[in-house]
Amino acid sequence: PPICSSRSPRASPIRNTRPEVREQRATILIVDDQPANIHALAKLLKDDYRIITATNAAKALELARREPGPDLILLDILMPDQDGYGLCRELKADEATHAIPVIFVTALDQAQDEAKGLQLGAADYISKPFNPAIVRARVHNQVSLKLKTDLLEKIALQDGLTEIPNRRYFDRKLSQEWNRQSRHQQPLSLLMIDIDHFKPYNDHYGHGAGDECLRRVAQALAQAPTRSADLVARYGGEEFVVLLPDTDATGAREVAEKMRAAIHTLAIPHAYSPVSDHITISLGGSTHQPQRQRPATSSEALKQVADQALYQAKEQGRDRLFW
Ligand code: GH3
Ligand code: MG
Ligand code: MG
Ligand code: MG
Repeated sequence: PPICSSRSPRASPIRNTRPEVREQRATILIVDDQPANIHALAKLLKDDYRIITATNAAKALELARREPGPDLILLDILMPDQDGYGLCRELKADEATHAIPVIFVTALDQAQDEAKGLQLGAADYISKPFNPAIVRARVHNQVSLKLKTDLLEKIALQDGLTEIPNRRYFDRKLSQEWNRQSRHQQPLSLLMIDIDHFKPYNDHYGHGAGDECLRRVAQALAQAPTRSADLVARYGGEEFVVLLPDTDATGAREVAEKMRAAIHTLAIPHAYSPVSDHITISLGGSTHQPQRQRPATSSEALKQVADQALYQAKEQGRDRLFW
């Protein structure tokens, strides 16, 4: 599973990678203030799912936010501190947890109670006493749907050719990191990368070889950074982009040089490049340093500066970093 929120091309930006192997290992969070109720549900489901439990809303929220989060939450309504409705509202309002389906399992059996639960975004509502076979079936249906949604989201955010994150994922991450870094007054660096003389490579070696070259370059770039928060994505064509949170210009330059060296090490022959006898890349970088006198004004501006730097790297002869 190649897409990544982290630097590794093998980690996924989405919770719960590898939906195809996850079906048996899907996790269900059971939330109920009464351990006996938890026990009854757990007994019903433990052969098919990994079960985690919470007896209050605060604990439930903590478990739901932890990565990788549960694939389904079975939620009691009547609980002493915060009731299930309130917890459901919080889960649905939080970007980190809103996609986790919630099934209310409750003694409240009035139509208006069920209507309220569904209006809050619950996927389903089960009144007690329940029929075990129906509970199992409803749980199964919601988990299957969740895993399919995860898979679709993964496909939507991954580049089909190189199997690293795509531009959509990158832009989403960039705006998240931009907001986070600005709050925490931490630097944020960005690298734009473009393969040198790739058109003649395609023209002479063929489109298939071009694709294979893109795959190899993407994998080499994705493996270059060392921090888990770093992100390498395919921005389009033969352009890649790197996001380096909490990284100042000095640190980012090191990553850039490591990437340039990594592509040299690949040594993909390119007899038609005026720069080298093998494939090379040019890189442009920019850093947002909140404490500086003239920090970047937006994530767009940060990208533009890196893009202009990349243009300069090309102008000055390629196979280099310009800052
Ligand atoms: P420069 O050093 O200035 O970047 O020169 P260049 O030849 O790399 O630049 P240009 O933008 O003219 O060419 C980019 C080429 O990348 C043209 C296009 O056919 C090729 N390309 C873009 N996407 C793909 C792809 O998915 N597969 C393959 N095989 N080629 C691609
Ligand atoms: Mg209760
Ligand atoms: Mg280009
Ligand atoms: Mg190019």
